[in-house]
Amino acid sequence: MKTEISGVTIELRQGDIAQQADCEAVVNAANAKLETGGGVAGAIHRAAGPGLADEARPLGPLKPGEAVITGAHLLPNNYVIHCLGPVYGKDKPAGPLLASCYSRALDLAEQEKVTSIAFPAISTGIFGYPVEEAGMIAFTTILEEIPRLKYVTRIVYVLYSTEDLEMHKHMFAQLL
Ligand code: AR6
Repeated sequence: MKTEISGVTIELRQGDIAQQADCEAVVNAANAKLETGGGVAGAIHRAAGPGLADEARPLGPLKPGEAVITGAHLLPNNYVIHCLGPVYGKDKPAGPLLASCYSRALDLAEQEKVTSIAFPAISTGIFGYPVEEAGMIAFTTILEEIPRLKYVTRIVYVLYSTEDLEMHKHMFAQLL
């Protein structure tokens, strides 16, 4: 599913965040220490090789809502933007902390003149954020940020399962 809003294409697709070769930057649902882990972080670090953690680790520890940028090492991208989402029920207020991940990631992308960026559904796996609630926050934040983007012209939102993709397509259509 693709939609263009004020010159920015937003695409929802099913896939693996570590295999988004048509995006200049990919976002990692990181841990505070910027080390490998499960889910998105595991897939990204496995594909990028150990050089990614070596570069990222000194930039941590991250607080919830924060983001940092590194090179992409062996991934087919130029940059990885590492965001620490909130742990649902622990890091509060969860909504603004999750929104901060998306806006800070876009800030870093703009800073590096990145034109295309792929996001996973931050915090909705191991960190337990309800998927639909998190999706609404992600989409609302992205739509709010669009007017200030100068370089980013393509935003891809990558869902791991077809069920999550269908749910997000429906939610996104409601917001337009
Ligand atoms: N590509 C795209 N989406 C994925 C992939 C993948 N390869 N794998 C899982 N997802 P999670 P979090 C989906 O747990 O909740 C890590 O261990 C998954 O279905 O990766 O922010 C870190 O080290 C879910 O919807 O991120 C942290 O400790 C979403 O991506 C912690 O987990 C996010 O799941 C971060 O937890």
